[in-house]
Amino acid sequence: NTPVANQSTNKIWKLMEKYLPNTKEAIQSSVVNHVEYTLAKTRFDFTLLHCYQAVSHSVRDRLIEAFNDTYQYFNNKDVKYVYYLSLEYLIGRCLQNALVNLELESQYKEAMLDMGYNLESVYEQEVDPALGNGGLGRLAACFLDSMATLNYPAWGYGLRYSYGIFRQQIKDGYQVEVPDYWLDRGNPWEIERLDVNFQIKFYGAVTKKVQDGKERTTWEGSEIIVARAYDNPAPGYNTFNTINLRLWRSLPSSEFDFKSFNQGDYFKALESRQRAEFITSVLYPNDSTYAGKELRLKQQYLLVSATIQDAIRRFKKKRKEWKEWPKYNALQLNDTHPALAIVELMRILIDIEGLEYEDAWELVYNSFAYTNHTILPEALEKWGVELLGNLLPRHLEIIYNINHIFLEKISRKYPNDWRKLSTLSLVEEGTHKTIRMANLSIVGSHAVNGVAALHSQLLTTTLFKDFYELRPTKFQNKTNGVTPRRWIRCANPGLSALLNDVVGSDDWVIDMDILKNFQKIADDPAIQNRWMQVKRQNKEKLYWWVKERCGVDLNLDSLFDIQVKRIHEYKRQLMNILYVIRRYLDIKKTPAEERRKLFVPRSIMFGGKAAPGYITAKRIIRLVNAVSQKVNNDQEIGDLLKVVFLPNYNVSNAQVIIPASELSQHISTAGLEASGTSNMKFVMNGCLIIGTMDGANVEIAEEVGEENMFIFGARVEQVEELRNKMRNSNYRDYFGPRLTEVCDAISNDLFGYKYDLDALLDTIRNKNDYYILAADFESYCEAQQRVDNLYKNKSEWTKKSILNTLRSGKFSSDRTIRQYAEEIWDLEPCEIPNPSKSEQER
Ligand code: CR6
Repeated sequence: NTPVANQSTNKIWKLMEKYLPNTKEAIQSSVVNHVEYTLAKTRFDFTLLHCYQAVSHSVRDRLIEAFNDTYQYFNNKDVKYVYYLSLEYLIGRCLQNALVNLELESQYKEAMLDMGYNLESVYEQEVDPALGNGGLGRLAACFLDSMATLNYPAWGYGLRYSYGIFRQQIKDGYQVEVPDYWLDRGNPWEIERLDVNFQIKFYGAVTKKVQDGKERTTWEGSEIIVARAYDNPAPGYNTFNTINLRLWRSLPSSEFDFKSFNQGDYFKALESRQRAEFITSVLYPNDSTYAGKELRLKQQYLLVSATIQDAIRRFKKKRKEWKEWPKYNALQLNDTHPALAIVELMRILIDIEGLEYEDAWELVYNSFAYTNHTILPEALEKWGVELLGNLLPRHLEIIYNINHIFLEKISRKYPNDWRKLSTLSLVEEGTHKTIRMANLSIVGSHAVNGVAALHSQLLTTTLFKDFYELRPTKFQNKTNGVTPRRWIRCANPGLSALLNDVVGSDDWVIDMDILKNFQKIADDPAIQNRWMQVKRQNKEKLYWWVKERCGVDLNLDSLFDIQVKRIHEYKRQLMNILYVIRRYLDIKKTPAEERRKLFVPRSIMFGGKAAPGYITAKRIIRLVNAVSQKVNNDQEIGDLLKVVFLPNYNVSNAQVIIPASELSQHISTAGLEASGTSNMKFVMNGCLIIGTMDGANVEIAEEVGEENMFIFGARVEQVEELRNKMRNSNYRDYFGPRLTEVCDAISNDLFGYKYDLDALLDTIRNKNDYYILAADFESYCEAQQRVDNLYKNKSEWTKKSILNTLRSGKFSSDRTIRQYAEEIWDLEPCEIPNPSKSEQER
């Protein structure tokens, strides 16, 4: 007997009415239930890993309640959504973050301790999902946290790669890449949506026919695959709102290669199915460089097409009119990687929904916005016309159309200005014709933003100058930010407790600006002492981390000096390590009895991955390890100087490294680091920055005061002049005696690996010093001297450290997201009633 639909749903609804209780007993029984019924484990074959899995499932149950209620509520209120499109998300470990945001950490801690488990070691069992390269991917994850916390109706969309960024091992001082199959122990956090699948087409042909006097275009793809949704709840802090990060996985479609199948070629048919799964198999491991591979374009289109189809389905459920699209939808492009979304929405509106071109364009233009993350030319995406036209023939046609109409406008405005036409065009002519994805993104968006004030200004005066002149109001700045939930509250419990005491509540976790009101504590000796104790405990944690992984014994009284970020010439890790050699040589030259008076003991740490094909970056790692070997084993030096390469820098390691750092290096060539975001995390954790006036450093200096940082080096305006000067001289002239001595030591084989290291030095010799390392070296050494001087005065150092934290409020991603919502998305918060705050039932 089939039950009457209404009765059955009423009954189900009644049964679902109650939220899970969060008493110690309830938590314990939910964990134990998962041990037995989800994992099918007994007490005889139960390990710490199973404990992590059971706890995670129990927390996930609670997340799901919030998650389902949130979208139900949004749906009832018929809100506008923002769709955040990104090829990368570096979300990091989920368990602690979920417990902290659900405000259940202490309850779980107690419940688990009572069962004989330490929650901290349970956290350590989780793999770190690393579906991104660096700052851009981590930014997307911080944004999700802020969007949830600020109650914005939002969706994150991305790809569920089976292999994240490679795991970095160091063998004989060289980087070795190991595949990161992060799903091998399952993923308790994701919800596989067996019923959310979209068809994605590739290749094929475009046909035109006239219907009712109107030309109709259709595109038949010749390869059809399926994108399936995997949902990852992202809970807000101090709110019940929990939003979704929806990641797509590619799968074969049910209409797989029937031809081969019917011809009896069973294995060939299966092979084509496996090719479909391959699309979301691996993340491209390049940070700020463009790959240009067909598989990458397939990934981009898959994300774009599945997401647009999903958004349209949601919109249509409300039976709205198309002209209302921008009123209900904002789409944010995280760099140009998902820029095809502009074209995909045009295609669907015109070819499938039957809108007129101009009407479709208006909807697209008013809903899209684009964030640029770099001005480095090697990062700018340009797809070959042949490749694009073969894979997505209809999209290429639409791009040509957009360009045609756009250029017509331009030539009306600037008659006969060929230079303008050719720089603004979406098409780059030449023997190898390409489509400029940045130009497409700008033309198709109503707002374009850079990620720090200086970067946004450089966009309008250099890279996008002509676009800016065309429509200045389109260009905005949105200085990046990071979430204080993960980067202070989770990563630095000692500092969190101290801040709670200072403020008298934990309000700072959602309102970092209030820390400014407590600046007078910076001079208080009692606070300074506690501050130093917290730092000391964090240093101890890193000490053990380093001892275990690198076998080096650090001096806990030494200055912890850290540079962790992707290895790139523009970030100038090379300058840092050359200075380390300089310091080493200087110590050696100083009489033994005077060394401790002149030099502050330092532990200098490097960390970061090099793209597998980036040879110079790999040589920098080689040099760091060569120096480390020499210096750390030099008996004369002892603990006055230690050099360590921290392997496999990722989000979870950053959570240990950053809170332990005292000095943090952000020393890029002025103009080349768009923003940087780890600089913000370090400042929040009371580290002093040694850095150039680049990216967000400029704004950090404005907030915390230049006197509380170590600023050095050429300013943006001087860089080009310095390069020109170099062009007319021999490197012996522009190197200066200190740098010359360092390079000679390397060339004379002081550290071995002569071939690799000489090749590395050639990147700055022979007029090649594009990143003006030599020009900045002296001023860098001076800044380092100021660091030593200050560190000798513990109280002054600590005071500055405190001020760095208290003045870092601007760099909370909550501020950033509010600005996006108000100035680009036109989005209102929508907070769902919190059942734990009222005696609410569902
Ligand atoms: N590599 C910038 O280089 C910025 C982040 C996030 C980067 C970095 O300065 O903080 O984006 N750019 O905006 C790209 O990824 C293209 C990065 O992470």
